[in-house]
Amino acid sequence: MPQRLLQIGPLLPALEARLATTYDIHLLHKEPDPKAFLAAHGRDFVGVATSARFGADAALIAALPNLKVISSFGVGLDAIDLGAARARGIAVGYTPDVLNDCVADTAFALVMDVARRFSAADRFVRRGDWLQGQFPLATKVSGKKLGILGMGRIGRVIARRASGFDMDVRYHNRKPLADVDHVYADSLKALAEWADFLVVASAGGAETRGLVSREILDALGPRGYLVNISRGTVVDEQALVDALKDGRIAGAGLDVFEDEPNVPEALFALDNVVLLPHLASNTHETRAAMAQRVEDNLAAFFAGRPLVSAAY
Ligand code: 8YV
Repeated sequence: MPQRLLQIGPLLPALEARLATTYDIHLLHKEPDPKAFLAAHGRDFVGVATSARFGADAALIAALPNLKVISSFGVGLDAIDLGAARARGIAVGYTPDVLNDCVADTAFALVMDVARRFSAADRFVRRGDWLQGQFPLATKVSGKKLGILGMGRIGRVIARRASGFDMDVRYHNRKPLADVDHVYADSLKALAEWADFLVVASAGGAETRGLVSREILDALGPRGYLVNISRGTVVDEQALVDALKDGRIAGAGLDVFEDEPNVPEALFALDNVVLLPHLASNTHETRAAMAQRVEDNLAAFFAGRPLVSAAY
C-alpha cells in the first residue's frame, strides 16, 4: 500500500506528477471545506507535502494525529510551525543549498537594476521617450559598498558575486562568523550607515520581523538602496513605502513582500523601485533540484534513513 500524503497547496506540476506515482496523495487545496475534511480524514495521513509558501501551521499539524514527516519545497521554514512538529517528533525536510545560486543571482540583478535603472530604462524605450531625449544618469555599482543582513548560505553566495564587482562587503548577523573574512558590523544600523546597498538575506519568522525599520532606512540614507530577496516580514513595509516616497532612501529592489501577492499600490507609481513576483528561485534548473530534494527527503524518511536536508 502506498503511503498516504496530504498536499497543502499547488506544487510544481512535474513534482505533483512524480509524487502521485509513488504516494497516495490527496490535495487539501482542492477540498471545498478543508477544515471539515481534516476533521473527518486527518488521521489517514502520515506525510505532508508542502512549500515554503503554504507551510504547515500548528492547527494543520494538530489535525493530523498520525503525521510523521513534512517535506517542504523551499528553504524558508517560517511558515512551518517547527515547535509543534518537533514536539511530536515529526521529521521536517526542506530544500536548502540548491537554490543559493539563483537567489544570489536575483539579489545581484536587483542591485544592478535599481541602481542602473534598467527596468525604468526599458519602460522609457517602450514609451517612445528615447525619441525625445536621453535617459537620465544612473548610479554606478562596481566598487561600491555592499552590506549583507544575514550571512547564511545565500548571503555567502551574494558576497561572492559582489567580489566580481570589486565591491567592499560587510555583514551583520546574530553573531560574527569565524569562517567569514568580511568585516562584521556589530549592529544593523552601523551596517546600513556604511552601505551603499543593503541586501536582506536573513531568514524570515518572528526573530527577524521588522528588523529593517524606519531607523535603519534612515541610516541607509538618501543615497542608499535596499534589496530584499528573503522575506517581506523582515522589512517594515510601511516605513519602506514612506522612505521611498519621501526620497529618504535612493531606491529599492524587492522580490518579496509582507502580504504576497499583494504589493503596496503606492510602490507602483515610483520609478526608483524594482518589483518582482517572488521569483528568485524560479528557474527550470533550480526548481527541478528543489523538487528532487522534496522527493529525496520523503524517500529517505520512508526508507528509514535520515532526511537529505532536515530542518532539525
Ligand atoms: C519559493 C522561497 O518561492 O525557498 C523559499 O523559501 O521562498 C522560494 O524559493 C517557494 O518555496 C515557493 O513556494
